[in-house]
Amino acid sequence: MYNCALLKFKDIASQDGHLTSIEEKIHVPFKIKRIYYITGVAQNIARGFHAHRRLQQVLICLNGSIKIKVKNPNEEQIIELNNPSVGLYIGPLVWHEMFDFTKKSVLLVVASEHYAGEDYIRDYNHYLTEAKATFAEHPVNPL
Ligand code: T46
Repeated sequence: MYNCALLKFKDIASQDGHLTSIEEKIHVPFKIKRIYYITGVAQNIARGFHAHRRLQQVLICLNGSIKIKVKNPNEEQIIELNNPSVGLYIGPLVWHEMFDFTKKSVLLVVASEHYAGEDYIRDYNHYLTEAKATFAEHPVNPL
């Protein structure tokens, strides 16, 4: 799907537990400028409901499970994240919504840019207009 991909990280497992390492430009396709994490989301709460103009991110569910709906004007998919060695890459102009957070779930996000409010498109109709104009100008290049 356009600007979306599941990334598999190495799970270094031993009898002492699991370790996963993420290095910029190696395991994620960008330089990492920011990380943030989302915790304590009640099961009936949905978050997101926006797209970004420039930001690239990888979403990793460190505990529990979380569903992510990713959309563009032509496609829509729901992905469940439930494995700390799997990340969902989301690039520019992908509308995304996170929902069905299980109790004690933890969503870690690795991001390519510092926080910038103006990078968000939070109105779905504005998103459709911007995404359709971009897709018309630059033919879609799915990952
Ligand atoms: C995204 C999804 C996956 C900051 O001040 N700094 C930050 O780095 C971030 C990410 C957010 N904020 C502030 C902005 C809002 O006042 O935290 C508040 C909650 O942010 P928001 O409503 O955008 O949260 P989500 O869960 O809807 O979206 C977040 C990210 O903002 C977004 O980039 O792609 O997670």
